[in-house]
This record gives sequence, C-alpha cells and structure tokens, in this order.
Amino acid sequence: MPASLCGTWDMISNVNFDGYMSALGISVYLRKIALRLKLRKVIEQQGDQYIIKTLSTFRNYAISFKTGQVFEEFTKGLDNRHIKSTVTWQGNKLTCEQVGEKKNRGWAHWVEGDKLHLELHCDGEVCKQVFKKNVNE
Ligand code: YOG
Repeated sequence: MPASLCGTWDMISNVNFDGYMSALGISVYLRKIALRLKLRKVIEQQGDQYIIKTLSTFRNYAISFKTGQVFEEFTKGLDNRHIKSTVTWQGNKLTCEQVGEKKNRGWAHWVEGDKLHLELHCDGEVCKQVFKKNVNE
C-alpha cells in the first residue's frame, strides 16, 4: 500500500511551472501571476474515490474522481479545456492521463518521506512541485 496522499500540503518548491503553463498556452500576464502563488493541495480519499483541491489566493481548482474510471474534466480557470482524464496507481504513483487537444498531458503524485511530490507534464514540458504537510489544517 502506497503512503497516503491525504491531508493539507503547502508548496515548498516549483520548477518549470512557467514552461508547463507555456505549453498549455497560458498568457504571459496570467503566468506572471501564477508564478508568484504558493499553492496548497488538499487531498481527500474514501476507498477509490478522491478529491484533489488546488488552492491559492488567486483561484481555486478541484477535481473529484474514482481511480480507473475515465471522467470529463473541464480545467475551469486554468486553460479552460475539456479533457478526458483517467487516474490510476502506477506503483506508488497516483498518475493521471489527460486526453484532449494537448499532447502528452498528465500528472503524477507520490509521497516520499514527509513530502508530497507532483510532476505535471504537457508536450515536452515537465513541472516539478514539492509540498510539505501542513499539520495545522
Ligand atoms: O493539479 O492539475 O494535483 O487537479 C496548475 C495550473 C493559476 C491560473 C494547477 C491558478 C496550470 C493561471 C492545477 C492556480 C496553469 C494559470 C491555482 C494543477 C493554468 C493557468 C488553481 C493540477 C492536479 C494534481 C489536480
């Protein structure tokens, strides 16, 4: 059983977020705002049902899904695309494949020690984010 992803996690590093956002076609204006954000992840799980919230002072985003079942994702307030997403466990990584207009799009979450890791990819761009557990929330 992989370590639980559940909890409140605060971003401590963010590498190539700009490249990832460029690949998604986000404007320079929004990228500049987004680059300053300290993102928070709130992850809840009940069996194979998950909710992942991405919170910030600027915008929030949330998805809800069951592992192994394709779902319609609308990336509202992000790049505003309709995609077909599937989340599955690949070893210790909770991975999502996002099929749509953008090629090779998806993400993977995993826990290492007391850190939550997230790799976001689109086209050839890979963004790496690390979060530390917030024990107060
Ligand atoms: O998370 O897919 O945890 O959904 C990445 C934003 C910035 C708006 C955040 C708002 C991509 C302007 C979601 C940021 C850039 C930039 C706070 C990453 C798009 C627009 C919401 C993600 C997965 C995995 C769960």
